[in-house]
Amino acid sequence: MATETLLEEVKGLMADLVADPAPVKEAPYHAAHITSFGHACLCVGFVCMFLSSCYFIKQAMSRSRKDRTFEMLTFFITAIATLAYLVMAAGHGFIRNRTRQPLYYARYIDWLLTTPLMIWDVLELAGVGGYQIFITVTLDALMILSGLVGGLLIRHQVRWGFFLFGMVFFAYVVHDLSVHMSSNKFGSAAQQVYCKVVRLTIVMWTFYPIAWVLTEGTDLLGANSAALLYTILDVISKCVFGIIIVSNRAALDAVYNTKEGYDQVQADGGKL
Ligand code: RET
Repeated sequence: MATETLLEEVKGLMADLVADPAPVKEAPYHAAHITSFGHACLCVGFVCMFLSSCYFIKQAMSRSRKDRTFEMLTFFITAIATLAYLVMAAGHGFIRNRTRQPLYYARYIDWLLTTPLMIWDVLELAGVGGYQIFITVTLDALMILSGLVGGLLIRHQVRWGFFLFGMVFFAYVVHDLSVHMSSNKFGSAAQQVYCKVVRLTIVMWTFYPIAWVLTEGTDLLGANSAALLYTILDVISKCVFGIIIVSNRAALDAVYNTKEGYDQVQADGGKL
């Protein structure tokens, strides 16, 4: 009798297993995505980056091939951002991480590629050597990667560890940019532009970790506010930054001419 009951129970269990599996419960998340307002912000970001790119490439083409380093660098910066904004405005380039906002990894890919170019662009104005540029650019890349990993680990407190590492790298970048403010290698016009751009960069870049804390960090702001905030920051940091550099022809000419002078001296020296 006991064996029969046992058999019945096993049969019942087998039948349960074959029947429909229990529905997998979706982990709850605050369904969140940008609305038409957030979408409009991303579209505005795309238009600003696109128009700035057109201006920068036009300026680059108006110069001789060897004298367009700044114009081309500045063009690449906004051209990459144009693509990133297009991807985001088209509704891609994000993952859901169960917070009030999607995590736009497209933003981080953009920053990872463009902030090193921005640092290169600006340090070139002060005549900083290749090795120092490489160090500052690498610290900058580590800063962005820390923010991305922290954003991905949103449900874990260790994200604040990554944020702190990001802040340390940021402090080094700020330090490396500010030490060259007194450098007058290419004359006062270039120095003035350098100081102006570095001040703008330091002030604007300081808002990014604040925005990160309010969005990815603590989830205080929603998806639309994040889109608005980052669009304003990106447009000022990239477009205004680029316009200041590219429109200061006198400063750029001083850099190009001084470099040509060095090349000439080296070439003459080689002949002797
Ligand atoms: C993160 C979080 C980790 C700590 C710090 C950050 C700083 C990011 C910065 C981004 C700058 C982006 C720019 C984009 C232009 O389009 C990664 C947010 C310090 C400074 C200039």
